[in-house]
Amino acid sequence: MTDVLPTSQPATPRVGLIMGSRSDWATMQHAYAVLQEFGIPVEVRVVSAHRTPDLLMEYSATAEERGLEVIIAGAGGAAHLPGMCAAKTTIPVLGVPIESSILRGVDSLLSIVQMPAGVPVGTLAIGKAGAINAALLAVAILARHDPVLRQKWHLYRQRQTQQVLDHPDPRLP
Ligand code: RP5
Repeated sequence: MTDVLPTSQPATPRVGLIMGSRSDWATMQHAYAVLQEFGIPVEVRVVSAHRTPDLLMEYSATAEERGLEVIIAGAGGAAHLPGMCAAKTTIPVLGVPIESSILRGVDSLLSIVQMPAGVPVGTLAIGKAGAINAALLAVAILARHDPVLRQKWHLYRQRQTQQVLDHPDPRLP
């Protein structure tokens, strides 16, 4: 008999957090932080629609069989990542428009939001708010069939409401 203790296996990722470039991490880290806060196993990868198109196809086509339930995809400029990802998978894809330097992310937003009927991408706001809300939307989706997560999600929303009610005067801390 071996006296080696069983090693804990890393949990299978439930959410894929992908982005077109390492430079998108400054925004997408906010989505990661929310997923961490809720204890959701997440897989983080740079996958570019233009620079690594074969990787994107492979990643998206195998997402469901690898256990992913939601993909959050952030991209900027000619932001084809979320749409092309959605074209190769049937799990929900949430798109985060990165705030680009020249057009302030309006280019990213329009690239992501204008999908043809039949291939949906849930498009969030430009930048940090979009990244946070993409993660919260992923939480809400997963919570539908996860009672523990549903409880955390309800508590999160209640705490947020209470914080506003507890500080009604903006002149006071
Ligand atoms: C997009 O091009 C990426 O999503 C990124 O937002 C943008 C710029 O990429 P880098 O030139 O910073 O790598 O594909």
